[in-house]
Parts: sequence; C-alpha cells; structure tokens
Amino acid sequence: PPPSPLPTTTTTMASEKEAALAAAATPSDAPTIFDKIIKKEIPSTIVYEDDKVLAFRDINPQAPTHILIIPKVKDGLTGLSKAEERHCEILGYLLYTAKLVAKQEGLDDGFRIVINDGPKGCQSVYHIHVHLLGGRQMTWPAG
Ligand code: TR5
Repeated sequence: PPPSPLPTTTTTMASEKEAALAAAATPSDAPTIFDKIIKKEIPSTIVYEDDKVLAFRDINPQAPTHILIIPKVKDGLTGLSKAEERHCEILGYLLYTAKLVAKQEGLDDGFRIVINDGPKGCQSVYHIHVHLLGGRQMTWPAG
C-alpha cells in the first residue's frame, strides 16, 4: 500500500523555523491569533481561565499534554525579551497558572515549561505564552 500521508498537524523542524521567521517579519505588537482565541472568535480547548490568563490546548501538540498559558492583556509583552518591570506580576502569574494546570492535568511526575523567544528561539506567535508539556519522558537538551 502507498505510504500514508503525514498528519496535517505534524510540524517539521524546518516549518517551525519558517513559521518563526515569517512571524518575526510582522510588526511585533500586531494582533495575533491569540487575541481571537481570547475573544472566543475562534474555538480553542480551554482548560483554565480567569480574569488575567487563559490556558488552552496547543493545536499542534508536541506531547500528550501540551497547553499554552497566555495573558489576556498583552500590554506590549510580545515575548519575554520585551519584558519590563511592570510585567513582573503577570510573568509570575503565568508560571503559577502553569503549576495549577499541571496539577489539574495530573502531571504529578513532572512536566516541562518552555518560553520560545524570537526567530532563533522559534517563536511563531508574538503574544507571550508559556508552553506546558507533559505526559511523556522529556529529553535534554531541547532541540
Ligand atoms: O512557536 P511558539 O513558541 O510561538 O508557539 C506558538 C504555538 O501556538 C505553537 O505551538 C502552535 O502550535 C500554537 N498554535 C498556533 C495556532 C493555534 C495554536 N494553538 C491553539 N490554537 C491555535 N489556533 C486556533 N491557530 C493557530 N494558528
């Protein structure tokens, strides 16, 4: 039989890099797809929400559990490299939320937090987000 096509959600290393480079070419404070997810204009699988943050499942999961945690108000925080002192509270809150969601997901044996930044960090969406990955053995170093 002919080889079955790769699932459309599979992202190769090359296309991740291409997406990151394409994203880096757009104005960094422009609205992103995450604004539409926050406003519920496009669907997502929300696993946690309060007045400050939203956590939803990544559309292209890299682990059995792959959740993105984002601030509802970007306030110039397109990525970690743009952090100012005024962002300290929300940055801490994003990590604390990641811990709450990890517990909710049953990741009691461990998990990984990732924040990609800029083209070389393979960031593709310029609205800061914390990746929560778990449900399998992680390896190190990260790619
Ligand atoms: O590459 P970085 O670190 O910027 O992470 C961006 C993440 O957003 C990637 O892991 C993508 O898979 C994820 N992503 C992109 C879209 C999307 C999403 N997660 C959930 N829902 C999504 N929608 C509806 N549309 C996207 N373009």
